[in-house]
Amino acid sequence: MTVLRVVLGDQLSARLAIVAEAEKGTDVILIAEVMAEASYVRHHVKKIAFLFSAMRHYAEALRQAGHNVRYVTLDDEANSQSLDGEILRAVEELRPSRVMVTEPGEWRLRERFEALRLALPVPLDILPDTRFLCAHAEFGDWVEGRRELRMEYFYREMRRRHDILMEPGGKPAGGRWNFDADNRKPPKAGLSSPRRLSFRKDAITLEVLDLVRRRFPDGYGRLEPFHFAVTRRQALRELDHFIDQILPGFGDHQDAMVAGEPFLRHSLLAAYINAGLLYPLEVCQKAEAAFRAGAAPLNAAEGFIRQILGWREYVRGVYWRFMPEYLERNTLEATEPLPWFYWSGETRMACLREALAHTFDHAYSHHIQRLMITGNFALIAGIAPKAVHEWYLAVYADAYEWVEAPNTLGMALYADGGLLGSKPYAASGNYINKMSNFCAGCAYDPAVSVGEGACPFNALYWDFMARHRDRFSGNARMPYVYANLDRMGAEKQVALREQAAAHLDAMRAGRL
Ligand code: FAD
Ligand code: DLZ
Ligand code: SF4
Repeated sequence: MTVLRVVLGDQLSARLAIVAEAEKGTDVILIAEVMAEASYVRHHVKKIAFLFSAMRHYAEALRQAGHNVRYVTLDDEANSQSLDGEILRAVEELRPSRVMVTEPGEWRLRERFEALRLALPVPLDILPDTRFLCAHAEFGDWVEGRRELRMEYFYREMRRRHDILMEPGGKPAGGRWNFDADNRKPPKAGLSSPRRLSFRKDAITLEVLDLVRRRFPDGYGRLEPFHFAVTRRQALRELDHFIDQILPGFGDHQDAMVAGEPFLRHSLLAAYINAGLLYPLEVCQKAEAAFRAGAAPLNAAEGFIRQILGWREYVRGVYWRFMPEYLERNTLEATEPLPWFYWSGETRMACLREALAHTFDHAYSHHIQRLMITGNFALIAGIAPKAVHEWYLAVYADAYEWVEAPNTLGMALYADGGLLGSKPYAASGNYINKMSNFCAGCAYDPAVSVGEGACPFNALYWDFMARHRDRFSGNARMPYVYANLDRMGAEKQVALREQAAAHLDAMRAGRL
């Protein structure tokens, strides 16, 4: 009897049981482009094009391998435009004995599938997503009995469990678990991105680009040029290019930001790993192999592996453990609407303009721009977490709620009350000036806090600290902040708070 096997747009992996165990002659694999998924936030048009093209190429590869594939395009007149609608329609037409789906990456879809179970005339099996290296139950065991969740300890367990960068006797390679201290260098003059790959657009991709232009005329972002890898083979080329050419310099300038350089030494692999074109374990193993072969230093390999084996698995664990209430968290009671410039890019602040331009053009900006520019501004200006979350979920090609929400609500906004990070990632213009060359091209001056040309990050930073003194003054990771604030004296403090209020007024009026 036919089994209907559903593959979602971010599950394009042949090794998942849903596909690996399919009976080629009898089972049907359903893949559907639907408006419900393409519009539940205002996705970047490059993200939609990337996924649709990757989905179509994946379907083609399955057909070539002998599978029966039911592929529903967005333009198909019979398309019900939702995933549950397409499953129901396929069940009515194909009369399968059961339906199988790999667990989705977002809570809202998991709920829809649970509801669908009741509506279907046949059983619906939800299979675990085995691409992840830490199962839900394993994360649950790790959380159990801990007063504090810290990524660093989780990461060590993951290193041991998966035998990555380990020496005999359970010791970490190089004698240390973490080489981050070697990885925080400011940009040196002339720091630029090595050559990046650009993939030829075939007929499938050209058709998808045309579809996206027609169906999302008001979509956010620049559609072309379009350089994305859209097949596993291309994604593997991108991975190999990164490992050979870029990984050796990954650690050194991981936190640096340079005008006109959106990529620097970052891997650009998140969109591919998250959509299923690459497996996280193979990515870590290739980075380790480069280190073992002497082709990449340990600080680079370890720093890169920590992001995937550590942070990526950790945020997924946090998401599923604390959803659905996690999305409602707003510990700092931030209520400002998202400034329009997050969408338009129109602001006089050069650092934000730069990060927002990268976002608009490439559906990408690297971690430190997400955290210390767009995230930091939203944190210190008190923007409502839900609005910030919806923005991040929309604008990046790698964005899915399981990874985006903990990064935004937890790491960037401290909205989860310190579950994910032990201190808020708030910073003034001084930090941005140290770690980037943005300030040189700015209407504001990072050295000025009050008055003509004052950098908004300065007064907003101190205002943030003053507003939340009760919460943060006892934080052991912020020893000097309140001592410095008090040393300024009452007059300066009042001036800073008035300046912060003026910045917020300018922000609300679209003049910042
Ligand atoms: P690299 O810098 O090359 O890092 C290597 C890999 O490590 C990435 O490909 C990714 O798989 C993983 N990684 C690195 N940092 C993290 C992290 N903090 N959490 C999870 N995985 C990580 N990442 C997403 O994949 N999707 C998101 O929607 C997303 N939203 C974010 C929102 C905010 C506010 C912040 C601060 C971070 C967010 N991140 C997100 C994490 C990180 O910024 C991106 O993974 C990274 O910038 C992707 O670019 P890259 O592939 O070049 O990463
Ligand atoms: C992000 C996305 C988009 C834009 N479109 C589709 C789609 O048409 N069909 C589909 O199956 N998946 C799509 N996705 C990915 C889903 O939104 C994703 O599977 C869920 O958010 C769970 O992670
Ligand atoms: Fe950003 Fe302030 Fe520097 Fe301008 S001066 S780029 S606003 S940090």
